Amino acid sequence: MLTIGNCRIEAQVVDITTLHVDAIVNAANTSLLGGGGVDGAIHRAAGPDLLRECQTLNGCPTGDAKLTAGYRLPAKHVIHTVGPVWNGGARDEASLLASCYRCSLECARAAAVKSIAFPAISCGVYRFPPDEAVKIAVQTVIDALSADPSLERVVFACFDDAMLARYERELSARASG
Ligand code: AR6
Repeated sequence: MLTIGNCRIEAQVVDITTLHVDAIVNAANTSLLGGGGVDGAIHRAAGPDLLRECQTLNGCPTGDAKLTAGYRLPAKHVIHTVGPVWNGGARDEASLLASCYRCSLECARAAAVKSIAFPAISCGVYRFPPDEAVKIAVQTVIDALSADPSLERVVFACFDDAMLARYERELSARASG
């Protein structure tokens, strides 16, 4: 756990679809029409109205984010972002991933979101090396918080203990540094 201004940042092993937060972030693809992984889990839990709204959005470029309602989810909103596919690191993957976190937080601010949960964007099917992805996630969120004092809680939702350990390491390095 780390506190920056008014905001508590924490990591948990949890299914992101169960979280009672204002917004959860979806690791989507450019079509925004669903898929596997966390995307599939979010669409299953939200129900078919989520897909109907996504069909009106005309997709989303890599590194950007778009907001929908949460429908049957406990979260009020879903922020759909599209992470980069890892291709060795020379195709702007790191800056595109950072852009996902920044754009998601901009969407959150526009919707007056006070609590938000992120999955480990690009760390599944898109194969981004998780140690580097987690560093980018934590640093980008911390940097963005100084511009957004209204956010009160950020949760990094992890699928397993190995991913949790990465976030804990990054958060505690910044708490002590
Ligand atoms: N709660 C939290 N984390 C989860 C959950 C869950 N319910 N389910 C999976 N994860 P991925 P990507 C973790 O593959 O790499 C989809 O088909 C998972 O263990 O979901 O950005 C989209 O449509 C991993 O750590 O997303 C795209 O086509 C992390 O979430 C593509 O996959 C992200 O894994 C996006 O790939």
